[in-house]
Amino acid sequence: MSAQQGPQPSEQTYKSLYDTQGFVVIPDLIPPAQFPELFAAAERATARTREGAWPHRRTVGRQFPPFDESGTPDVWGVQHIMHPALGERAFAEWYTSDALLRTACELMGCGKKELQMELFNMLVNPERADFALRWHRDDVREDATEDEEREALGKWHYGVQWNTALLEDSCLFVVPGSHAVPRTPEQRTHSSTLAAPKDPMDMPGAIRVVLKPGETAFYNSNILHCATYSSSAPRLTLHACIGCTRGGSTRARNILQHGLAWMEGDEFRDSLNDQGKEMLQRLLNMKKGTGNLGYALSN
Ligand SMILES: O=C(O)CCC(=O)C(=O)O
Ligand SMILES: [Fe+2]
Repeated sequence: MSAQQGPQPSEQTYKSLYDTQGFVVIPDLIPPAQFPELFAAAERATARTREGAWPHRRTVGRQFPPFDESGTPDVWGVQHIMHPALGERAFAEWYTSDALLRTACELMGCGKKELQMELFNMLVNPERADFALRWHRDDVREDATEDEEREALGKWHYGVQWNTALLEDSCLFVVPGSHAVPRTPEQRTHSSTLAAPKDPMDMPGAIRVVLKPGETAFYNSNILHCATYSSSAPRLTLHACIGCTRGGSTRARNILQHGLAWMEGDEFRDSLNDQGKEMLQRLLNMKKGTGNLGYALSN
């Protein structure tokens, strides 16, 4: 699926598509004046990560955290791009920008005063070999029973994840509607191993999400999804999520597994606008209330 043609749907339509499909594609959430700056920051951060100079990265061979922080392996993602040590202010500026936050509020049905800062990473193509992620839900294990799956999906409404393409991106596959219901026996068979599928389109109901530069796919991260990464197809995609405080600690394991101690320092807080500072404080409040919850999925 790619951008809607002709008149743009209203925010209300986006919300109803998001609620029923578990994802929706929305164009133009990067103000044109900000695009070149964001693109240049993304290229610099990627180059630094590929050189081994930025240790927070997703490494080929590992699908989920923890990732490898030593040596110079091939990478498929850059982690913590708002980190002050990376020195790229454009990322936090965009993460806290009005149009983006308004859209997140609309899709989650929550108020601005309830927004909780979460993760902001970037997904890039590996350079040395192709890689892929298996079919998964971000916070439900593949061996969950049908009842466990139903219970987990029933409380996963307090956050939204998004991919914003800076270059054309056709890596992501989703099963529309699967954010709301347990897998069918056939879908379970296709998603019960830790290995990536040979052909993602073998999954019943799968579609490929194709994004043009500037388009954003917002999705419920417990939708059944997978991804393929070709070393010959350049990818530069902003990958983020945000929560709503009404969810209490429901999102803690999924978010805190990425290691967010750096967000507690003054340097990061001082670099944010007022809205960003408030959103950060809500994340730190959630963190204070939880212990070590481990990792959501296995590698
Ligand atoms: O590459 C993508 O777009 C999806 C990544 C993903 O599913 C994940 O990190 O859990
Ligand atoms: Fe995922």
